[in-house]
Amino acid sequence: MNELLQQIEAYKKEITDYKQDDAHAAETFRIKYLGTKGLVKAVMAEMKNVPNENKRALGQILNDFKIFTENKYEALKSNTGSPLQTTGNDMDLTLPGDTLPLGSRHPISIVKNKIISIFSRLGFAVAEGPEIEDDWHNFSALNLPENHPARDMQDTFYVSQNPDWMLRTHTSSVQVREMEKGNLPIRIICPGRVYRNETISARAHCFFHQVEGLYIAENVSFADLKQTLYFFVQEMFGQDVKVRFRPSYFPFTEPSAEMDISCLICGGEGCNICKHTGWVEILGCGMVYPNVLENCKIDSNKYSGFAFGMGIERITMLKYQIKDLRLFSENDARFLKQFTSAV
Ligand code: 2NL
Repeated sequence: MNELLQQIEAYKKEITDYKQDDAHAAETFRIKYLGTKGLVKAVMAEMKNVPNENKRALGQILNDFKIFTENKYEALKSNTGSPLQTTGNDMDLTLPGDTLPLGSRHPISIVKNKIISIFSRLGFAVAEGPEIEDDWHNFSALNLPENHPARDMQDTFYVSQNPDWMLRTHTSSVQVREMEKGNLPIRIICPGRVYRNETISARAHCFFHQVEGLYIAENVSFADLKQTLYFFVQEMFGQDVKVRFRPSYFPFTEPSAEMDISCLICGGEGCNICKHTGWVEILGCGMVYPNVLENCKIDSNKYSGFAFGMGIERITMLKYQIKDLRLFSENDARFLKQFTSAV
């Protein structure tokens, strides 16, 4: 009895897997399973060897098996002649598919895209360039003197094959390339990965992401710079955010400034994040130094412009209150999953 049941199960599997290889498949199937010398008849014949008390239960099973086989035959028959349908029509193709596990954008990408979208509303286009740069585009054109510490072997990753090549230390190099093209006015932002030879800690890494911006036209003033960056932080952090500019120094801008925003955590009251000052620094900026314009063959008597640079990691840490820079590059799913709905 058990043997017979196992046999029926094996046949059922065989029937389910039966493939429609050619136009005669249905007929071949009928002869093999449903014909007078077919398997269904042979199994039915076993009935006589089964003890009386089991006959009723087995009768039901055999009947189901017969209907199962006939259904397959009907399915094969209705498919015959249609080479596109390779299996029986027992598969419901209208059922929804298996859901695929969805990933999420990296927080750096989320914030980068947000920055791009804010500046695009002010007419800034995105420009990109190589991550391996030459001395001219990364340093010389930007007025960085020969003895500037950034040029030191200790601070910059040089390419051993050629002392003129290095991993870019900022995306200003992309802006130099755009200025050299000579299509004025220029209104661009340059997002991208940059490299510095730093000891890795919660606050520093050997690579990070930057967005630099550049606007060059006739009569661009420091007032344009302030209003542009004020608009940016209001869109990024909310309408209530306050800004302040502190004088600073960069070799490629004059005057130069650092921009702070009122602390998002304590609203200016003073807390750990703002080191009890009520302000946090978010970017550096200034008016493009005339020498830099001339280096890129732009007439500094006719044109002026402003530039700024910010670290995307820094903005992201402030926006999402992330305390350790290393989280961005560790690929820990527990960290990344928290940004699933942030788009
Ligand atoms: C910072 C400061 C800054 C610039 C970047 C720039 C680019 C060109 C010409 C002049 Cl092509 N300036 N970029 C200017 C001022 C500051 O970045 O702290 N970045 C993270």
